Amino acid sequence: MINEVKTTRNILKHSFDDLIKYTEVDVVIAGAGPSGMIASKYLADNKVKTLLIEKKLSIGGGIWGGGMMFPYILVQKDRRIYEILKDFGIKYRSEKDGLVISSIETASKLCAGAVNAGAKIFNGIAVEDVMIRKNRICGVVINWAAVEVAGLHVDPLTLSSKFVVDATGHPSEVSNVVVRKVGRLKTPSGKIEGEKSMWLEKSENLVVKNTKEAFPGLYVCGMAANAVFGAPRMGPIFGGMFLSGKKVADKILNKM
Ligand code: 48H
Repeated sequence: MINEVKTTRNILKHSFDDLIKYTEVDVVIAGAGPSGMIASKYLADNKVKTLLIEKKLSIGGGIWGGGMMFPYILVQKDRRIYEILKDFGIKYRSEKDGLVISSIETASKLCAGAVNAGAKIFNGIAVEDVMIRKNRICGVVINWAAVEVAGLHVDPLTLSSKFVVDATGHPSEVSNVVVRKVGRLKTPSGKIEGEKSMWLEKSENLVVKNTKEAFPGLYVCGMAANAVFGAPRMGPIFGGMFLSGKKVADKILNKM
């Protein structure tokens, strides 16, 4: 007969099994927004041991909010985007200007796609620092997000990975730590170039172009790529995020 203590024991056993199993992985992706979840699926599809770390309890990042909380987002009519929508089973309505998709369906199905492919998601955990050896990022330093919120002085734990992806969106948190503590990024100034004001026509292409290695072992994708390499924002159009997530996965797969 099930009781409270048995419930507790089962939860703890599986949680600790997971934590131990994922202390060494191929790829850590910080941030479960659209670009991070898409990257996770395509890496895990290729048998890459992929851990997605999200500091909030909910996955999805900026998708849930749609455009100013209206629950739809747009993506472009592009062959590669149709393929991604198909891979995740996301339904769309075709308008003259693009494909309209539900923000709620998209957030849920991107998560389902990543998990079904075999990616692991740790939520409520923040990446607060990196591990570095021989001038290469080789892991992340993590702590409960609640510890950060409460301002408690609690030492973190560390996971090793062959590659780290900064998919933390606008604040590009991992790259910021690297600039502060480790050294020059592969940007013109060596620092974070900074996100620029809205210019959709430019930024949707730039976010894909800026998806690349920013420091040995550290890749940037999604809004973090535009923040790090200095490009405009684009509002609630997500084709660039989709293609950026796919591109970072392809780049890492090539390296592996
Ligand atoms: C763990 C962290 C940490 C941390 C943050 O912002 P996101 O949705 O990311 P993207 O880049 O995939 O998508 C961007 C898109 O949502 C967006 O904002 C657009 C298109 N904006 C255009 C505009 O004009 O405004 O998700 C990032 C995720 C979030 O869930 C954060 O909670 C999480 O990363 N996160 N997770 N450790 N240190 N920092």
